[in-house]
Amino acid sequence: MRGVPKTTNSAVRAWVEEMAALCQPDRVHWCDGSAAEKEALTVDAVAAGVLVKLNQEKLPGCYYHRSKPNDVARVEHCTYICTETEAEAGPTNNWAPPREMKEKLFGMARGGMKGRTMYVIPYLMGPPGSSFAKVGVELTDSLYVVLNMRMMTRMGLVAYEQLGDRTDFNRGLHCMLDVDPDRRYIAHFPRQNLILSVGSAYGGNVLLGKKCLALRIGSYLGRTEGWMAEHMLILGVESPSGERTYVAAAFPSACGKTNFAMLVPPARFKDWKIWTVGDDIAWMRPGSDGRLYAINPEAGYFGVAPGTNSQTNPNAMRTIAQNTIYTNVALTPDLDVWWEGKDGEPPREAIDWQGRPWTPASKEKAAHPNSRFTAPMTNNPVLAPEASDPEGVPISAIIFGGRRASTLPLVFQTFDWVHGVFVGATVGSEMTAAAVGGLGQVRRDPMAMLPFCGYNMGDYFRHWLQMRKRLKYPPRIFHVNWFRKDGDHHFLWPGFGENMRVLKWIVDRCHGRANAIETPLGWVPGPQDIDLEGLEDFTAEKLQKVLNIDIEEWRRELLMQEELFLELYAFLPKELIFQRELLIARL
Ligand code: SAT
Ligand code: MN
Repeated sequence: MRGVPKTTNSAVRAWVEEMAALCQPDRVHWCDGSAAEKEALTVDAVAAGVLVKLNQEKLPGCYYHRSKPNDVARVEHCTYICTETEAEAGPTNNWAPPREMKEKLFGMARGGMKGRTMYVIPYLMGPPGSSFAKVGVELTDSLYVVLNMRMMTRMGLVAYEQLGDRTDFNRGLHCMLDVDPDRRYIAHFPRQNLILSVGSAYGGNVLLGKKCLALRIGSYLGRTEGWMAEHMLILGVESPSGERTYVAAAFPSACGKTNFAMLVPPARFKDWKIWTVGDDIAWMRPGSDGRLYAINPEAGYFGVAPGTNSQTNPNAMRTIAQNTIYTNVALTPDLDVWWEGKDGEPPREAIDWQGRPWTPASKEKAAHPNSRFTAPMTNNPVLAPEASDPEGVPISAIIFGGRRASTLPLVFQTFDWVHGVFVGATVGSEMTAAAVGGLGQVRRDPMAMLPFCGYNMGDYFRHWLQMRKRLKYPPRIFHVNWFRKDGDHHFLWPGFGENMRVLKWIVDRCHGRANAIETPLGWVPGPQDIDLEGLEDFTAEKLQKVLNIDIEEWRRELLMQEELFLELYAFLPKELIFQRELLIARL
């Protein structure tokens, strides 16, 4: 049985026909993105046990989902870039020849939707009418994917309108199959603008607009078309005089991008305001005025739940109070949700993320550390109206950061663009629960893009360097570390809203209003340059500690950075090798 096509675009129809013939679903449902459709599909999802309706008095419009315990994060070892040559994918990506991988995955998908429904999800990444925007069509047999994509992207007829009769849409096929980790593949074919994902039903593996299209395929398209797809939040800083400065910031997954993007300034900065443009992904390109413009291609937030509360992120708490899907958190007897680090006392009993009874005495966590909320960005009380501006926003500062217990000072400004690219390229971070494996180990994560770059990292650095030539007013580049610890493993910097103090220094640097001291790493604020007023118990001595540059630690850091340089040596632009030499000389 076939549903009625919702588009006259013959390339879309042909792709759906071809994939339906392959996967053999019982039904094809062409999504239109309407409110009525959402309601009907939500009812279906509850009936099928995919979603649990939460307590509608406490959480109107909210639902709960539990994934399989073997399917809770992105799986980098199953993620492939399928380019003609291995060198095109580069040494940091898994590679397979396109023909081979297609044969294998289409083989696995053959008949894989028997007895099921294939949903056709047309979606738009970016504001309607924007020349930045890209269209994708994801075919999936997961209702969870449909309902998440409806929040994460501009889903429905709007995508067909943007596409018209063009054929250059991203083709995405997602089959859950039996959700077996041994038969799980997320394969990207940049040349064909194609994504095949099988054997998973979780987040970044299956919401194909997000990491797969917006970053892996996006970065590849960006290089050929002269723009950048980056793993960055975008925020606007509004000063008391109404001046708005836009900042893009790259941190690895689960390092607080959503918190930073929704930051509430402390009392001392009560006349300042932060506006969220995006919390995860930025598409950026030079504007006709010589500045770098950015859009957020997404329309929702897929954020980490644990640790989110009214202290760490009050705007997120408001955002997820309605019309939200919660995944892999704990469920309380009154159909409310709970996670480690939520406000208030833990519930006396709950069902944990694996569906087992849980009490505060249980040894295991109630919510999975990578449990998530999905919410439309329009729920966000500080959503920047510019988030829907087809032209995007001009970026004044780019910030890189990682999760580092030592070595990296709270903040420094790089000397220039090329130095900034070097600092971005050498970002290190302790691994988090957002990806399977190696929790806590420091790994190099250039520009927070290591798991998301759809081509050779060496060429990616080259592309960054090239972009400088196309910008008359390049953004200033900074590095921050909110996670530095003292000898007793306590965080030195309070973080969260207090990061406003650092952000203000960054904004003031961009406008030529703040002082700094030249150090071997770059420009660092002096003792008077970060406003500490109202920050209780935070002494000048503590500031000195969190800003300290320890030469011994930096010798070790340089050796650690070398690992990445060795791995990429054959592909590294010489500018980065020179930058390393300069850093060594300065130290
Ligand atoms: O699961 S996602 O890849 O979408 C989230 C993340 O890792 O940043
Ligand atoms: Mn991310």
